[in-house]
Amino acid sequence: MSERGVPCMWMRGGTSKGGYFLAEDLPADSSEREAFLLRLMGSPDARQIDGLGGANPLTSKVAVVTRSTRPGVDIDYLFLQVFVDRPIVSDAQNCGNILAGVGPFAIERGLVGAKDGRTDVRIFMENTGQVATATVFTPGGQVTYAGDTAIDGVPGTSAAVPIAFEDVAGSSCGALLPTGNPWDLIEGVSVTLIDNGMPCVVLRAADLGVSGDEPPATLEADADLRKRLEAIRLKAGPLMNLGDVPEKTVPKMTMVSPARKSGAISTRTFIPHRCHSSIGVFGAVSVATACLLPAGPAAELAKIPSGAEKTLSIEHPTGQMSVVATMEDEQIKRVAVLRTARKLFDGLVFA
Ligand code: NQM
Repeated sequence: MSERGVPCMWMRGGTSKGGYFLAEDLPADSSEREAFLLRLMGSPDARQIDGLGGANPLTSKVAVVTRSTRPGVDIDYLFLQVFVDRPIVSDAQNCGNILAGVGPFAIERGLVGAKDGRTDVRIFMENTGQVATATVFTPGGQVTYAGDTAIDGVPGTSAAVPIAFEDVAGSSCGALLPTGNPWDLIEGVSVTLIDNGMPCVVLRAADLGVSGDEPPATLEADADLRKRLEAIRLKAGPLMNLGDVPEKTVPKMTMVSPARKSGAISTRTFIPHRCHSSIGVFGAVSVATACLLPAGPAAELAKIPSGAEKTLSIEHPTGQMSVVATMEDEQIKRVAVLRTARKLFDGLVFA
C-alpha cells in the first residue's frame, strides 16, 4: 500500500478539511482501512506530525465516495472522523462541511456527469441513511471552485455550494427529540436533546457560569466547564439512544446565549472535547431546530423571524451560519445551508 500510493484529493469542505477517496481505492477490510487512515493523518499524536492531519478534529476528516445504486441518488458518501490523539476512526457521525466537497469530487472523478451551468448531485449519506442535494457550479460542464461567495470562518471567496436536506430528523437518535420532550433536566441543567442531522445537547451558557461569547481557547482552558459539560454529555448519550458515549464524538455540546449581532442566537459548541471555531452544518441545523421548538433553553432565547420560510442566523465564534428552514404545519419540512469548497491537492498519498 505505502509504496504504490493511493489516489486522493485533499479539499476544504465548508470550514473543515480532509482527504476525499473513491471507496475502491481504499482497503476493503475495515480494520486495514482504519490503520491506513490513522497512518495517513499521523494519528494518534496531538501534532499529527507524521501525517497530513492538521492537529484538530476539523482537519482530520475523510470522505469515502462511491457511485450509488439507489434510485434517484447519484453517489454514496461515508464520513469518517480520524481522531487526532487516539487511535480511533469513527463513522458514528455525519459531517455537513466535508459534504460540501463531495459533489465537486464526484464530478471530477467522473461519477456524475456535469451540466453546463450548475449540476445537482444527489448524495446518500451513509452515516445517517439520509439524502442531501448539493448544487455544484459547473460552467461549460467543468467544476469551478472560484466564485464570490464568502462563508464565515473561511477567508476569501469561492463558488457557492448550496445544500438542501429533507427529513434529517432523528438521523442517529431515531427521533428529533429522542426523549420526547422539548427539554429535560440533567445534572440540574435544562437541556434540549435534539437530532436534526446531528445529535446535540443544547443548553444555556449562563447555566454553566459563562456568558457564551468567550473565544474558544478561553472555554477550552476552563477545566471546570469541560468537566461539567462532559458529565452532562455522558448522561445524555444513553437518553439519546446513542449508548455509552465516552469514545464517541456525539452528542455535541452547544451552549447558547442571546444573539450579539443580527442573528437568531449565539453559540459555542464543544465537538465534544474541543471547542469548534465556528459550528458544524448539521450542528447548526439542529440548534436552529431547537430554537423553533415550543419550549427549551434555545427557544426561550432565540429571535425567530416570521413567515413559512425562516432564515435563522446561528452566531458562532467566527461569524454566523444561516439555516433556511421551510415550515409546513409548524414542522420543518426542508432545510438548506450555503457552503463553499475548494480543491487543494489531487495526487497520491502514502501511508
Ligand atoms: O455538524 C464538526 C464540522 C463538524 C461537523 C463536528 C459538521 C456538521 O464543522 O455537519 O459539519 O461537529 O464534529 O465539520
